[in-house]
Amino acid sequence: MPRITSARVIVTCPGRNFVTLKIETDEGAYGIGDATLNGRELAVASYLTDHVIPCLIGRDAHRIEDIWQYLYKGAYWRRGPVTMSAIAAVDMALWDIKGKLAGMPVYQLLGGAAREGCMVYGHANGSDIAETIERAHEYLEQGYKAVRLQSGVPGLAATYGVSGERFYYEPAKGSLPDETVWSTSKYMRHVPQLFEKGRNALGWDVHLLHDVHHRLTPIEAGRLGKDLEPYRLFWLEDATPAENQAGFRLIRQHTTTPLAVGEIFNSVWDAKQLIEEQLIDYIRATVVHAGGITHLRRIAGLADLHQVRTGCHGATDLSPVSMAAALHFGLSVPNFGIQEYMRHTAETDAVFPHAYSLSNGLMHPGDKPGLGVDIDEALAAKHEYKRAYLPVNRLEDGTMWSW
Ligand code: CS2
Ligand code: MG
Repeated sequence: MPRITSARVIVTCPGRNFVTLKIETDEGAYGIGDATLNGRELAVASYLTDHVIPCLIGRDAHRIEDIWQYLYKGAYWRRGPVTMSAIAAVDMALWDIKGKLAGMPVYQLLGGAAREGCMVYGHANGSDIAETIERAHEYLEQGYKAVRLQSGVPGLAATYGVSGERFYYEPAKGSLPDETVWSTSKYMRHVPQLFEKGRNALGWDVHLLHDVHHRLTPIEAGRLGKDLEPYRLFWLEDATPAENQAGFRLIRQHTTTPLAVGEIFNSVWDAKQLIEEQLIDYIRATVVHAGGITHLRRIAGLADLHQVRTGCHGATDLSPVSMAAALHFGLSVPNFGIQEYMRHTAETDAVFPHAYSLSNGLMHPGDKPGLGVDIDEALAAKHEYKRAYLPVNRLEDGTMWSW
């Protein structure tokens, strides 16, 4: 059996920070896992280096579930984004090793392909509605079947999801958090116009999505969902902060617009009520922040019992290692819904060569043994870590709000 002989954390910043765990075995096979937690990267790097790695040495790399349970139960202090991102990185790396030793892509170890490819959605964003729709057309020309629309809001200097870049979006900047100002009323008046014009320009054959990014109260989310019903969104995401899972009952009472939530969840417990009461339609939990492939399969299994589908997070701050693992998971899981795909820059892709590919709006992880992604350590070493924070958000009167 393959014994773990060493493991190390590689922190690199090819335009943005990524944290990668590399686990080596005495059979020559090594595996890698993403451990990136945007804005808190070094906390996970330390959790792995100072607390987890010493416990891994000498263990049987094939015992993925046992190691997962050891790291989850053995920490005593359970759950949370730092802990679960660290466990996720170990989990991804061990699946990578298992696939390499078996000579099979990980999706084959997960039960094989349940579809030809994973439908993905791109991010069309613009300073105004016209520019956003222009971007969306570019995604349609590239064969995407689903596009997220986010536009600037008149009267607000900045808002979530709108960047100066055409295809990339990097919100983490600066050595201290930027501060943005938010107005729910300005936003609520604007979004229905975005989707009315979006539908008229883009037609009905494309799936349209929108991310509220945790900024409404439940009743406001119910109102927005109702206002958007004529435009048949694929989903309305993070409509309200989800610590209070019961709050989604209020949204459900007022609208049939499908709801997606969970990119900041880190375990099944964050979503249990939402799923069991069918308060959502898509669960956004992802491989890197929700405990890896092993735990994400548990979440998807519970979701499948309640007709909830997957819609995993896939922003640029999740590395290509996460993207690869998410595609192996997405290709094999029965209740796949959609996969977010915010493309990485060429600089990032050079550090993380990968086998996954996009064709006609569907992505496939490729058939290389393991996860089919690697890290070029020499190149990674050239990009030094640079502290960066996600913005913070305040109401116009200065009240702290969700960003
Ligand atoms: C967003 C993310 O992709 C999304 O749906 O919510 O871009 C999110 O803002 C970032 O991942 C935060 O690091
Ligand atoms: Mg989101």
